[in-house]
Amino acid sequence: MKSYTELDSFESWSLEERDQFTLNVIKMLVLDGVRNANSGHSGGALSSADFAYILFKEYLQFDPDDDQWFNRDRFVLSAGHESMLLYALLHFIGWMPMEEIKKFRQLGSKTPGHPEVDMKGVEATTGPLGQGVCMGAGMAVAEVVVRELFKKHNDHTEDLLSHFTYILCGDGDLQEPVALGAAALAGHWGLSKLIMFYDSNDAQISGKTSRSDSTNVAAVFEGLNWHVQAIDGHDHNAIRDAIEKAQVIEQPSIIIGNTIMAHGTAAMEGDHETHGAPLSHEEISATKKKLQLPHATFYVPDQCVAHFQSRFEELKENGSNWKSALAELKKDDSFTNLWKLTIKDELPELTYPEFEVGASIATRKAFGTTLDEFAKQLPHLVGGSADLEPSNYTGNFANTYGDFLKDNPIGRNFAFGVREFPMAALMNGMSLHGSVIPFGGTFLVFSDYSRPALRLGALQKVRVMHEFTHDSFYVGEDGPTHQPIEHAMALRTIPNFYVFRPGDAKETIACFEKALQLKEAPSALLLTRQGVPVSDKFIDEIISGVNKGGYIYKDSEGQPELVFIATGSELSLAIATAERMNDKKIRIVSLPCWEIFMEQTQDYRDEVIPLRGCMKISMEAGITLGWERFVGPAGLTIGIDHFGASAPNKDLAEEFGFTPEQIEQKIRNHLKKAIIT
Ligand SMILES: Cc1ncc(C[n+]2csc(CCOP(=O)(O)OP(=O)(O)O)c2C)c(N)n1
Ligand SMILES: [Mg+2]
Repeated sequence: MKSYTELDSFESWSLEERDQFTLNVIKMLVLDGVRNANSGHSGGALSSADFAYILFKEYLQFDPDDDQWFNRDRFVLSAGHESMLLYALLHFIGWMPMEEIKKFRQLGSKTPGHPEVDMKGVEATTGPLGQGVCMGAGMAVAEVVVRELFKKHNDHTEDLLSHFTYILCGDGDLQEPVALGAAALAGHWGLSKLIMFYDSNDAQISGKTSRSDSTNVAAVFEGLNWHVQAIDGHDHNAIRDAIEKAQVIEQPSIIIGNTIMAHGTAAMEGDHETHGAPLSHEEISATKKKLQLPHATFYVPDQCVAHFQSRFEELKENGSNWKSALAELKKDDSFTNLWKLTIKDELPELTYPEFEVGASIATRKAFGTTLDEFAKQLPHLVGGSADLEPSNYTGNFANTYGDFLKDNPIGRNFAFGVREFPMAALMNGMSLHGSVIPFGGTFLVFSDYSRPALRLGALQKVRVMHEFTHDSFYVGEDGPTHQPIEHAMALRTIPNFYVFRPGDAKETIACFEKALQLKEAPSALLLTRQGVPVSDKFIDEIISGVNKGGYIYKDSEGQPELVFIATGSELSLAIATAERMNDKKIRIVSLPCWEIFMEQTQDYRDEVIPLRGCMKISMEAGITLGWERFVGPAGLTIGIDHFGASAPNKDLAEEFGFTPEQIEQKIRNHLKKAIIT
């Protein structure tokens, strides 16, 4: 092993010696960074370092001058706790200043513990293990979809949109079932440009992986239709061979790297205690000595950077050639229009479907009709259902555009199977790719299954549309397991997540469109199973109301005494109740989206829901907790704070007090005892 004292002759060292020395410098950067922060993860970063180094130095396609170059390979660090390894590599690329490395995990730094978004060179990493595997698969799907979409328009675009997606994952990622759900889909779809390195280091937080696992990962992935290779994860030539093979095999690939935890350290190799802690000063010193590096911290000699960047001229040239080819293609207007629509994300003015006033239409059905209409105008609107296609009304979309399959990559429908969580996490990856608008459907009650991905998507600021139908106890006969109660409110607690509960078919159009316009947040559309009457209002009026989150749907003459605030199916219930109470001045407010309403000015909100001088009554077929925000201490909240029951929905409405007669009675009783503030 070469020593730093011989650095003057670096150029004459063998390739292996230069690689080993540079890699050791990177490893020490990891150890110094974690030690300096007094927190972070060392062991796994060191066991994965050989693979990550070879990948970044020799294979990953990117433009050093443009981190956003669209055709770059995507790299997902599913083992997100190894972030210091990624930062060290980004430093070698030139995208991560040393000051930031020294501020690892500190407030305001560009080197947070688990970076998820908004960082140069970071596509996705996952704090929550397992989801990175899904996001990588999602990016790989989007890569195929967008290539096929352009190919349909112009045969010469194939090389323009063609890149690999690499994932680095650890034991924890593959122990999370969500990863296997996404892997099953990746295998089924034949995502041949997806390459995953599994750092099989037989160590995790609590000890050896073998304490909790005896899975034959190779057999599992073979069964999932992946190409499997098992290698010594510290052997650089084996890594090169495996990557090159994975690149040409027509299946997604897993490279199982048998590695040693904390590889290269003086006395801690194989020790799981290195997982999430800085190594002691003594161990770091001894390791530097062992690796023939100087005692100095954050040691990065220029020779190593130059060696790492030996491919950069070629990479820059690739980037600029690509841009010239793009400029050439942009001379074709239809290409440019498609480019603007998809990659540049310029939404056109949409035309809407029409619904018959007064007809009873379930909002889930209205969603399906709107989807069919919007899909014609947005070729990059893709998605599907977690095996609830008829219930989610995405069947027509599936028939029209076909299933996305290995042999039908032009298909825009994803038959996700009963995989809500993988579906949601995959969609986050699709959106992060920056080319498609994904949607996914299931029952609202199963949003709990996908919740971790909803939260991560909100944090990552991705535009993903979750279609949640069967949005209340009105589900009926399927019973309480299928009847959402706390779900709408639970979704509203996620920051940067928009929950829409449209009151009729026209509001469904408006909510769908608004969700498309929210480019930096996921959203959920909560839709009825049962029919609700179509409003007689003009669509423009509804759209302008929905765009403010809530609006006066029907006003009283003069100052209102009562203000009904309703969402979803309870909008028509509010109207029917008001019709029975002619002796009162009643205003009806439709509030399909709390989050957007709360973004309006205080003046607007007060104008719609007055602070004083009236009694406010909320109506939503879900828990009442949270509605105090709008009705105040003297108001009345109408909802359901217990589980539902199995019965026809009309009987349940009666049983749970959701008829106009019962609501009127509740309001009149409340008025007798309440003091209006
Ligand atoms: C969903 C989830 N559960 C738990 C954790 C906490 N956690 C972070 S790393 C880790 C152990 C992972 O082991 P492995 O992937 O083998 O990483 P290594 O120790 O090899 O670096 C755990 C439990 C997490 N980040 N995400
Ligand atoms: Mg491990």
